[in-house]
Amino acid sequence: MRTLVMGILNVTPDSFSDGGEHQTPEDALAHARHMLSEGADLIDVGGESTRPGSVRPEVEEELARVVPVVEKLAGAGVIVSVDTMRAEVARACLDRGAAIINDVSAGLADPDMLATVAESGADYVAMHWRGHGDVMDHRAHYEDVTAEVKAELGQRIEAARAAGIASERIIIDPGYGFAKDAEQNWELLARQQEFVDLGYRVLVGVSRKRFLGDLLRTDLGPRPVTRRDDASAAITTYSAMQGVWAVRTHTVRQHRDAVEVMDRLRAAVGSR
Ligand code: PMM
Repeated sequence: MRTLVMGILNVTPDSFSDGGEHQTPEDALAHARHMLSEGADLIDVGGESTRPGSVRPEVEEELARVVPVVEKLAGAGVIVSVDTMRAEVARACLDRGAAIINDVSAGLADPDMLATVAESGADYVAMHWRGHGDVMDHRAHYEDVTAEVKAELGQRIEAARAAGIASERIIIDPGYGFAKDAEQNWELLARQQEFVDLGYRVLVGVSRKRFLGDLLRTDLGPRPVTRRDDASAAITTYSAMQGVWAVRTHTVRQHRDAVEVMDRLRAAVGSR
């Protein structure tokens, strides 16, 4: 199956690359429509920035940001995932038709999350995570980053299954940039195939992240966030080649093109 393209819709004032751009429900919906017109397969709606150093919004604030947008999109038949660490937000969005809960903490931030998702029968993204934005940069210590991320994710998979989330509903994500420095992100990427080989669907989120800005730095400093999209798409090509389930991205068109090309190439290789 072709790798899917998940368009990012951050309804936040402070996300690292698009914070403040889609704050009203109208702006957010217009941006979602744009991403869908460019070929997004699903839309990931988030109301909390997870950037290093970020301050968490109150739950009421997060609900006010995401619920109207989720309701409209899901009501229009769009496959919606919700980027939240809070069971209360997940429940409200599932009630309004969200299909996937994308929990960057894999159940660690809210003890009620796994049971809430299990009850709903929705799909669940479990990402590798070691703490909120205020502490994660201090927790980027590993002997063997891939082995440790796999082991820690394995524990979260077990917890999700024990709570009643079926294996086929679980999607895993190595969590690029979350408690990982640039070197660790590259090391993880180099061994990304090992995550695919675990047998779960894999989601990859590298779009515009800091390690790409650092790679492309010049004397003027890191490459600005909005000029990291070609680099992000290069990783999408690589991920599609490995059979990753979906890529999470701020811009859609070049990622959709990349996954179409890789899908066609895989078919051509397979028919030889
Ligand atoms: N990255 C961000 C937010 N949510 N969710 C998943 N599953 N994987 C990620 O890598 C991920 C995520 C941070 O990026 P953003 O602030 O641009 O949304």
